[in-house]
Amino acid sequence: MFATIVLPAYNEAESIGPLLREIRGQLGHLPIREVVVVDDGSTDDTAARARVAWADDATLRIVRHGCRKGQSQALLSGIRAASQDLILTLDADGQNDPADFGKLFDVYAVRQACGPRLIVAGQRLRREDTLLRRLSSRIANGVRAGVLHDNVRDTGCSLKLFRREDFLALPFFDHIHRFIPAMMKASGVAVALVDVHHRPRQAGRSKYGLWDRLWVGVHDLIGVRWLLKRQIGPVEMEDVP
Ligand SMILES: Nc1nc2c(ncn2[C@@H]2O[C@H](COP(=O)(O)OP(=O)(O)O)[C@@H](O)[C@H]2O)c(=O)[nH]1
Ligand SMILES: [Mg+2]
Repeated sequence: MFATIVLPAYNEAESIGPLLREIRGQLGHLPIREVVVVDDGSTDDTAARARVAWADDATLRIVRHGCRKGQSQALLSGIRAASQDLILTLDADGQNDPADFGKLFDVYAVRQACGPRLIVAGQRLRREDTLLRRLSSRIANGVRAGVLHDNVRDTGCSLKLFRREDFLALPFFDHIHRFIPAMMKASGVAVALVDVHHRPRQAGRSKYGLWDRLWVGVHDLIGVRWLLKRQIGPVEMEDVP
């Protein structure tokens, strides 16, 4: 199985080029066949910078929303556009480190022996963000883990490797990107966790404030809890002769 990298990006003109160059450096030795950048209606030249950063070949595909639809919708659009069976996601701002890709593929290869339905999710070992961001994220993660019992320390880490069809089978809602391991687990997908690096943002600005992280997170949590209780889990069906 080969992977498509999906990069949701909103106003990441300064970060996308250097990140794509780093990603290119990983392609030679990993089973990655395609990169899809989803420009979520950026008002800067994110898409143009992405195009310039990549040599003129078909491995990079850039799709664009007419206006901003949010990180979750951008993720979904990119996954729909992807041509490969595996999806590798990361942030477009360069805070996730492409040097960690190999680790995710290694764990995937080992754990896959127990079944194909698997997600490998990164957990940031040391977050390189402001104190306020780290604190709000810790509270949000603590409340989420307490309510959902998903055993995930850091659901906000975008570095993840999973099967395209497993994601597309989930009920979709805005902000699902913060709940992917919990949603996958409830639908019968095994969750493997891997510690990964985190780097400071070198350029551009964070798109989320305290409000998005805490209050919106709590609001979503109520909905996700309900959704998980209504999940039926994996269904086996066979023809009766
Ligand atoms: N497509 C899309 N991506 C977004 C949006 N908001 C944030 N992102 C992307 O999601 C990633 C994480 O956002 P960021 O602002 O760095 O969040 P932080 O790292 O938690 O401060 C980055 O790649 C952003 O470009 C959005 O509205 N649409
Ligand atoms: Mg970031």
